Amino acid sequence: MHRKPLPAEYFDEHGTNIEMRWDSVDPDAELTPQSRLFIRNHSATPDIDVRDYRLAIFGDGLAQPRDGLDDAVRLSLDELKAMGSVTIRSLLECTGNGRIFFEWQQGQRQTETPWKMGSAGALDLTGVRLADVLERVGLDPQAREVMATGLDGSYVVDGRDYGTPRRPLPIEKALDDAMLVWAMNGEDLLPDHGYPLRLFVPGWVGIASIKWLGSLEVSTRRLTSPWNTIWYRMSGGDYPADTEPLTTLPVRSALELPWDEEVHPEATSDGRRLLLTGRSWSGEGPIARVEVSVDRGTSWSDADLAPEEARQAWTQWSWEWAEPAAGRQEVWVRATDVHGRTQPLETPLNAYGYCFDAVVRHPVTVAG
Ligand SMILES: Nc1nc2c(c(=O)[nH]1)N[C@H]1C(S)=C(S)[C@@H](COP(=O)(O)O)O[C@H]1N2
Ligand SMILES: [Mo]
Repeated sequence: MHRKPLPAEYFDEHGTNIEMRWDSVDPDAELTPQSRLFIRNHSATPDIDVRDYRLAIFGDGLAQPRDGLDDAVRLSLDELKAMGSVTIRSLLECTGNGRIFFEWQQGQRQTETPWKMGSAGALDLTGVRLADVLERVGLDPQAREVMATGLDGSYVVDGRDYGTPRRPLPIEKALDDAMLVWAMNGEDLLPDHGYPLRLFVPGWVGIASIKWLGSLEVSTRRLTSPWNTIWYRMSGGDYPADTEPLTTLPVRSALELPWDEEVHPEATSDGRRLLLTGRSWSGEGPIARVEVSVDRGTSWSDADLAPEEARQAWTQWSWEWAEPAAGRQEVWVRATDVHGRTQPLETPLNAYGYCFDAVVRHPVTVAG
């Protein structure tokens, strides 16, 4: 099902989906090593031999329309690499990150993967701009959408086969900053993370970044798949029936602490101190402010943020808790991005538990 080792001190397992443990994160490292990155698999990690690998590109949105897979342009990894190479620092995050807090904080039962905050990572991603590849292949000016399809198996739920994970990307985003990625943090992709090639869509919900990319259909029509009509759009709760597919990730934060365990303040000449570290992020741009509350939201104080040049993916921060009282307490963290989007105290419910962005009430027991 998975290929990389998944030691219990680094990961919590939820079936095919594997969550990074925040208490295992190295506070000195901005990036998430691939060996520590969460895995979100609809089925199993496939075995792909790069020598046989070809990306198929077809559709009526090409300058010279191509009917289907049989008629597709086929590009090897070496051919793609020859089309250019850029590296960006960005975030990969599952739309359902934090889902379990709908249940734990808001009493709303969830049935999908019960992520805490560990389905996120910061990475250096290397690949070719999708715009450069499409320009090379030749694009029709009427092109409207690009359907990315994986090479993993069918997704089957309750006996119903939904086919291979695939999701259409609007041409504007495809031509803006989407990339075809073959390396993360300077290393080839690991099998679990899409080897040999994945799509990467900066700032967007993780499902947009299709792994083990098999084909791209470029269409002059609007395309659909269950991953933009049933899942990964808001439904249920107070949402209307006609919401658009989800795009940008919300604002979220995590503490580099174990969940609901004992923490030990340091005895200093200034009294007892507990240094809290963590990270905050947003799909829309850098974080501008992080506040911490240890009195359940009555008062907030500003955390110290990493310098601005170190806020391309997530923003690392620290805050010193002076004289923490012994006993069970909660640490609340609220981040605001450069566009003024901030974390609310509650997230309106939606059917699949997407985009939980409310302030997480992180329990700790301060040692006496
Ligand atoms: N082919 C394929 N692509 C996929 C998925 C998948 O199951 N199959 N899962 C998606 C989801 S929901 C997420 S959050 C990210 C997770 O990427 P990762 O497993 O490399 O962390 O991959 C996306 N791309
Ligand atoms: Mo996801």
